[in-house]
Amino acid sequence: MTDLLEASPGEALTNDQRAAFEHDGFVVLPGVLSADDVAHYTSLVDALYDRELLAGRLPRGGALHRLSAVHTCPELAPLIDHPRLLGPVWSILGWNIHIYHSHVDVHPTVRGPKPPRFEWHQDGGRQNRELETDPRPRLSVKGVYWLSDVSQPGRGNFKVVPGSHITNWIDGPPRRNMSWPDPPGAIEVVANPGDVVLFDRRIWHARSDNFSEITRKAVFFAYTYRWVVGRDQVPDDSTRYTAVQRQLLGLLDSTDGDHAWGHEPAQVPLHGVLAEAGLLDPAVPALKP
Ligand SMILES: O=C(O)CCC(=O)C(=O)O
Repeated sequence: MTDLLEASPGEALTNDQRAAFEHDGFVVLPGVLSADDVAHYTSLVDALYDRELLAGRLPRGGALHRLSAVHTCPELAPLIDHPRLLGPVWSILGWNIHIYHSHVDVHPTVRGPKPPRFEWHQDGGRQNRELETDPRPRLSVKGVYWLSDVSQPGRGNFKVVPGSHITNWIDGPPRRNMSWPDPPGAIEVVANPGDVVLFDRRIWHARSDNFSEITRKAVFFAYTYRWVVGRDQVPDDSTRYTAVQRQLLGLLDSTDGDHAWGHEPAQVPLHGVLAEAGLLDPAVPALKP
């Protein structure tokens, strides 16, 4: 774990950010990426789009929603432990985390009518059927890196109902493929290129259609506990990633259940980074050996 020394834990959410996150179910982290970073990651996403087009996996002008972001495009790896996102994430979930789900999205302008589809949901699939509490537990958070400008509504913005993360159920249609109004209180979250929107998986949310002339581009990473099974494909070449990245990508050498349950914190890179920086939360101690 020599590369731990190079890892930066970032900073926890401030008290105000944390209060907003707990109250609204999401928070906008402004200016996480510089303009140069945005240009760099946009070029990677554009190249992926072109590759998919060339391979015939996408119609010209079609929308891309590609799962397993780093498996698909390893050059996106610095985004997963970017200190400006990692700090807020560990301040909510702690150190025993990984990325269980991620995607790269490109949504060109929607031209003409689209068949109706009710897209509102909470993340986690059957977590929303099989967990019995009200509200259900948070379990995961997701960060969206915005590469395109969604500083105005109508550009394929992320839609949420603020505060709905503590509501297990919203009114919806009997089938998804029918017209149904947005839930009361729904808003389109606005963000500039380089901003990250961090949200609680339980918030009721949906993608909106992009009726603007700006192609919508974003990369999503969902963080959860390592004892929740990953949905992403694990990248092939573990040698190109740092220790913390390997943890987040499910590439640690020892991936047995005990390890994922957190019985061996000394072997979990983010634990080491936080311990070194004096940032471990004493309220959530290690398991007894
Ligand atoms: O693309 C969006 O704005 C929404 C994405 C979404 O529904 C999700 O990440 O679960």
